[in-house]
Amino acid sequence: MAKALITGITGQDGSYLADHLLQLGYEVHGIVRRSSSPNPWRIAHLEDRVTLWDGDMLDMASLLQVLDAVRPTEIYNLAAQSFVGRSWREPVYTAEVNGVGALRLFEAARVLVPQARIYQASTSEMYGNLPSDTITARGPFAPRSPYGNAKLFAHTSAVNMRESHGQFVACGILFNHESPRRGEEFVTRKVTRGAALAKLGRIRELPMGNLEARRDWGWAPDYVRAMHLLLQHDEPVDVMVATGRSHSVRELCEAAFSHVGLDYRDVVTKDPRFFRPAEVDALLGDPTDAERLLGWKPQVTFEEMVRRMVDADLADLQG
Ligand code: NAP
Ligand code: F7E
Repeated sequence: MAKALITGITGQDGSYLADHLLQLGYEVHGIVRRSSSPNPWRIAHLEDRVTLWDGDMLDMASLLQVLDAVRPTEIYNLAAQSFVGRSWREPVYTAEVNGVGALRLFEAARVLVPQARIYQASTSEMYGNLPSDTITARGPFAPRSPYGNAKLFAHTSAVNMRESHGQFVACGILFNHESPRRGEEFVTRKVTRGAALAKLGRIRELPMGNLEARRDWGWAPDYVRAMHLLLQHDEPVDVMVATGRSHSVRELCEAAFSHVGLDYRDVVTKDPRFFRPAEVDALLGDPTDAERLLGWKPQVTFEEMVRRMVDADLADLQG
């Protein structure tokens, strides 16, 4: 039986990936770091179906112990300090977890399970402000945040492991993807929850940052399918995963608030606290290779994604 180990299983993608792999018949294991009050809400429904192990991307011995005990055939490295905004406040920590942490995992796997196939969660943030018609899965890269820098280190480390040691390490360069399981500090969830709160009369104002930033937003459950497909490919390759359409944060606000019959301009305000020291103004991906190499296509549109997220937030707040 195929055996998967997921780092970051308590996160948005980790939880959907666990759902997906279980459905495909995998034995699923996950690494969970210790915190004073565990917060397993995204995987509570999987309690009896996955095996959880203590471990931390900062701690080599814990990674070695888990790999030795589980002996996975596939490893999905999703653990990260994933909030770009926070990476300016904690750049060294972000580099340790997202950058060196990934290398720690690759090294531990090289020693203990060299045949395991590894998925590395790379990101469109590695492109920074490069024009969309110049970017490919091989670069160029020009990250503008400590988060993007750390992820680029992990990405190039993955390529090195492949080229130097023949390890099967494949990188999915994923553009933004969202869901009701998205953390509330990210812009989509902040806006959909804000729209639901405003509809219920619980807030009158939603302070926001740069409304003109544009992103290529997709549906997270679609994107975890691509992660799995990437590890089934004959050779380890790096592939962009995106919808090929972008929208502004303003359009996101418009869509979410109009879904509950409100005008975002009555609620959304600009607040300097939510602007970034260096913005990535626009990101737009090219899903051609994901379709050509993996047979992957996104199934949920931006409009549908926003509707589903607002409805989920409304149901949650009323429940
Ligand atoms: P997320 O919801 O923030 O989940 C991050 C996961 O990493 C959580 O399970 C978290 O555990 C875990 N983690 C954080 N620090 C850790 C450490 N030191 N040791 C072990 N685990 C640690 O992120 P996501 O949206 O699911 O994203 C998954 C991955 O894809 C991340 O690597 C992210 O950078 C990357 N990515 C995301 C997107 C996107 O749009 N979502 C796009 C491209 C790439 P706790 O529950 O304990 O915090
Ligand atoms: O910001 C702008 C903000 O925090 C999106 C992570 O999953 O995707 C994510 O990173 C845009 C930025 O995501 C607010 O300035 C405006 O331009 O939702 P976000 P992100 O930074 O794109 C990439 C691909 C990852 O890899 C990351 O892990 O929205 N924006 N006003 C705002 N953003 C936030 N958070 N809050 C605001 O009030």
